[in-house]
Amino acid sequence: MTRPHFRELFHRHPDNPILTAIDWPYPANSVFNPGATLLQNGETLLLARVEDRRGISHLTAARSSDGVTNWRIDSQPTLMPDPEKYPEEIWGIEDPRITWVEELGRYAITYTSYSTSGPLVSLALTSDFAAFERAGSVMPPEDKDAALFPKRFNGFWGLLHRPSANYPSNKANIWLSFSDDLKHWGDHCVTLEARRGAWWDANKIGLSPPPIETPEGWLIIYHGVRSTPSGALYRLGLALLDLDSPCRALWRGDEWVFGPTQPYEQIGDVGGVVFPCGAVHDPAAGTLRIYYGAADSSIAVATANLADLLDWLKSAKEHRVS
Ligand code: BMA
Repeated sequence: MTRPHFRELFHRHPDNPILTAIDWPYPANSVFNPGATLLQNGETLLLARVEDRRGISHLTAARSSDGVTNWRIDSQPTLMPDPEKYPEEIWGIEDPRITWVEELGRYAITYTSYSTSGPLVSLALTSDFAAFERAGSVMPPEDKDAALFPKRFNGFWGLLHRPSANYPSNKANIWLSFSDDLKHWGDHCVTLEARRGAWWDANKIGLSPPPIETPEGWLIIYHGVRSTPSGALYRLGLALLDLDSPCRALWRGDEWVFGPTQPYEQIGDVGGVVFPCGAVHDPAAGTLRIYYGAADSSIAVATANLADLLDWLKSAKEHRVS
């Protein structure tokens, strides 16, 4: 469905969904919510969440030279839950975000471990998406939607994440925490708050892909969860964080910019969901490709012009938030 009144910033690929469980080299219920990165050889790597028929998820890598077609998918799970050594992974590992960390010469993968006490944030490092060094759990439950910034701030690593609060706020906001060893985190601050009432991003928001560095600030693509009588609606919005003090949000869009409208986004295990965990920035073309889970069932891709996103953020009647 086209929406002529709104300027569409993200353009879906006509071949969407680009990956489904049918494409998988081994039996899977669904493949969705992939982390994404551009490898040094120019290939796009997706680290997909793969859910089996027990309901437990693991992660599997898929590689493609154009980021859309001819995916080479690992023939076996790439990263399995390891509950013997990491009991918090007992009910699976989900929704990975990938950050290339130049200083470490490795990729940092933050993912959700589904523990018996609820979801929490875990971290692993890899250089090749074949061998992984797990740091284990880095945030207690309930916490998810985490991604590492690629560089330190005043000597400290920064991690965006989304703890959920119960009484009295019942709110899930995006927080930022700092660490000098990637394991022990503190100096927590709220970066972006869920709004209230009828807003599309009321009560529950979360980071989607890792923050994207631009000359004007860190671009944040976040999801807002609107609770409706027929289920939750997951949509995306934009914000910009200060380059040096990323706890400070400079700009935040009022309107959502991407939401579930297509049949593959509305029908599936969980309809009404677009959920990107990865974005690939092509500086030469000035574009951003977001890879998203559609209806918790398949993987799709949409492209935006990065300058358009920043222009929209600055001009679309937003308010300065600080
Ligand atoms: C969120 C996460 C995502 C999922 C979404 C919709 O809480 O668990 O993995 O895609 O719900 O079901």
